[in-house]
This record gives sequence, structure tokens and C-alpha cells, in this order.
Amino acid sequence: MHPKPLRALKKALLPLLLGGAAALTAQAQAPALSTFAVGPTTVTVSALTPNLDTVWELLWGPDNFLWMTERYGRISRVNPATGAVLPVLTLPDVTENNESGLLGMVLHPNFATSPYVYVVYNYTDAGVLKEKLVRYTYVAATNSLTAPLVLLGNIVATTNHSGSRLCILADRTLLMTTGDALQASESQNRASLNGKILRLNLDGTIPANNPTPGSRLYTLGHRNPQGLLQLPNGRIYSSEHGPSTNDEVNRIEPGRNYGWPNVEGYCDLPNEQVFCAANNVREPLTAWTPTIAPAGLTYYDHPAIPGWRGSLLLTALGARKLVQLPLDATGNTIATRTDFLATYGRLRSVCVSPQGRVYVGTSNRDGRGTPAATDDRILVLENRAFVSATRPAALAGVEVWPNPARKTVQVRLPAGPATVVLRDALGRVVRSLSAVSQAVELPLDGVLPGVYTVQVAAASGTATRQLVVE
Ligand SMILES: [Ca+2]
Ligand SMILES: [Ca+2]
Repeated sequence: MHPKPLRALKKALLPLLLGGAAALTAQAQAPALSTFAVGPTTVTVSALTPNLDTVWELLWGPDNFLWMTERYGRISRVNPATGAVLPVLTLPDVTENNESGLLGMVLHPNFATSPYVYVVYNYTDAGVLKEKLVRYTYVAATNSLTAPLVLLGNIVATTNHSGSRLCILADRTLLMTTGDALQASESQNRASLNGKILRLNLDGTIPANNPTPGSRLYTLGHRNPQGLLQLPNGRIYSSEHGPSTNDEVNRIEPGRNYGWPNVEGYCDLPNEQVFCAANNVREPLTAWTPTIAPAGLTYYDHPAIPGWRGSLLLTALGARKLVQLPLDATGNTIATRTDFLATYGRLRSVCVSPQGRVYVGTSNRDGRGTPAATDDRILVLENRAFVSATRPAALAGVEVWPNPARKTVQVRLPAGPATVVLRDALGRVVRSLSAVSQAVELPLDGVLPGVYTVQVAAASGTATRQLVVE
């Protein structure tokens, strides 16, 4: 190439290159909408994606994208760096009416080899509104969902009190919350699927070790639970809408009765105490009167925002806020409730990324809000000082063997004290330990076969290795 055309080419490319650099900078630091303090930490709020409609579910996927449901029926992947929405599928048979529509979603924990997406939604069957749990298969090559398989259908529904949040437990069974469909007595009817938390195998069959053999029921006596999660230590929590009093956060224990409609909130009235004593009722850990309309529930335990570590984070629709609920060591006590994020309207979905950012989906277009021009939105909550200060050096010499592994795995650490964390394909912590010597053995008992990452953090840097557990 002659010098002159080369110069011309450079001249033509320069604005593009500069423009690209500016765009990258803008992505890295979206404009701050507001900040708030969590102890000494400043948390910055920015908008990742505008112009959505009722963000019902948000979760962090093994592809390092956010996965989202919008209640009218669309499933999308959202690029967390740019906010770009990549629609995957708009379900053809969702009925959105009042509180009903496309609700919760989970991905199979071993998505690399079992690319299943589980969704729960309302549909219309011969003119009657119902609810079903459907498994789709994700095809990465075409960014699409195919082969829908109904795992549980024909559930009684109305336009209100449909639940439904999904959660896959560490033992790879699936929990699904259902609402009472405005038929309160059904919550105590063991023959009904309404007002329950159900437990299924991932193929829809009934686990052999459910509380009652042959029954899908895991717990009963719920009104309308819309938050559900399991902590790394195995404990399970749920949020639940009360009537005009007594919204609840509950610790979920197999076979327990959560009281509705005979008990609202605590077992504190004389007739409630009689019912509670006779029916193995589990009282809530905390209850709200007046109500706040609690929805999404997640767990924060990342060093990015130290003041939130060990806490449940709960979104509230009616009260329009995010609530921090610190758990004590027993997991049975919530001593304080601290409110954040009060200026963005109705908040419904929430998840945490492996980097310690919190993503919150608004619900201002659900018929009960006052949407701003750019609603609904995904908001990002992050400690920007932590993010910029902790881009650590790569730690050389970390070795993981055997790989694939079965009962234990050895991790070689070239640089003294370190923390070693094993995460599953969804980024969830499966094992975590502190190592003082230059090698450590990580037990794998109870760890199911699949693809995992071993993350090592030492003073001199970090390293990540993939591990296959057989
Ligand atoms: Ca209850
Ligand atoms: Ca009560």
C-alpha cells in the first residue's frame, strides 16, 4: 500500500476508533442516577436498560448475561456491559391479565450440558385462565428456545394471586410457589396445588423424598409467595404477600404449614395459637403491617458492599423500595429492616452478579404504577470504588487436579494465604474455604456432577480455573 492511501485510511478510521473508545468508556461508567450509603460504602445507582415492560424475573446466567422475563411474555438475554436486549422468545400463549402473565424463570444448574430454561406462566384453556410450568431447551447457535415440554399444567388460576417464583435447589429438585388464586381455603387443602410451595424433579416427576410420598407438596398454607431462594448453606427463604396486614418473609422447611388463611403473620391471636399448635405452623421471621407488597428476594454476601453481607435483599412493589434483612448465624432471626432505593417506583425483580453488583427490575407498567418515560428499567447498584480498586493481577501457577475430579480436588496455591471458592455454572457458591498453606484439598462430597469454576483470591492476585466434577 502506498503511503498516501494509508494516511487516508488512518484519517478515515481515526474518528471511528475514538468513537469506539468513547462508547466503551460510556459503557463502563453509565451516568449515576443517584447514590446512597451502606455504612461507609457509597453505592451508585444507574440504569442499564430502559423501555421494558414489567420486569418479572432477573437472574445471572452462566453465559454472564442477565436473563429476564417481562410479564407480557418475552424472555430475553441482556448484555450487562451495554444493556442491549437480545430477545430469545416471546411465548405465544401467555395470558397477561392483572397480576397474571409470564412470571418466574430458572436455568438448569448444569446449563452447558443441560441447556434447559424453566418458566411458569398463565395461559387460557377453553376460556379458563390457568397456570403451568414449562421447560424449554435453549439453542445457543440461534439464541432461541425450542421444544417446550409442560412439566406441570392445569393449575387453577385467576387474574390475582398466581405466585410464582421458581428455585432449583442444590439437590437439583425444583421448588415452585403457587398463589391461592383468591380461594383462600385451598391453601390448607392438601389435594390442591394452590397456596403451596411444590417440589418436583427437573423432569417434572415427584421426588421420592418429598414430605408426603407421592405428593408434590413441600409446604402449605401460603397466600401468594413471589420471592424464593436457597442460600449456599442450604437454607431456603420466601417472601409472601399478606392481605391488608402481615406481609411475610419465611424460612421454608419441608412439611411445615405457613398458616394462611387461619393464621396471618405471627401466631399471636388466641384462635391462631390453637391452630398453630395443632398444625405444625412455622411463623414468619418478620412481618409487615401496614403491608409493603414484597416480591423478589435475593441473598447478598459479596465483599463489594460489606454492609450488606449476609443479608436478604427484598424488593417491594407497593412500598416502592429495596429492603435489607440481615440474617443472624442461625438463619432464624431478622433483627433489623433497612430501606433503600425509594425513588424508582415499584420494584419487582432482583439478582446479584458474581462481581457483587445488584440488578433490580422495576414494575411501573404493571397497571398499578406511575411509569416514567423510560420505564420499565433494569437498575444497577454497585460500589464503583470496589470495582475499580479490585481489578486484580492474574495469579500464575494455580493448578487444580485431578480434573475431572470425583471425591476431592487439590488446589495448588503459589502465593500463600488465599480464599478458594467453588462456583456452579450459575455463579452460585458451592464451597468456600480459607487456605494458609500452598496447597489445599477441597472436598466434593455432595457436589453434583457438572461444570464448575474454582476461583482463587490471594493478596497478589486472582485466578479462575474450570473444573469438571464427575
Ligand atoms: Ca404465614
Ligand atoms: Ca397473627
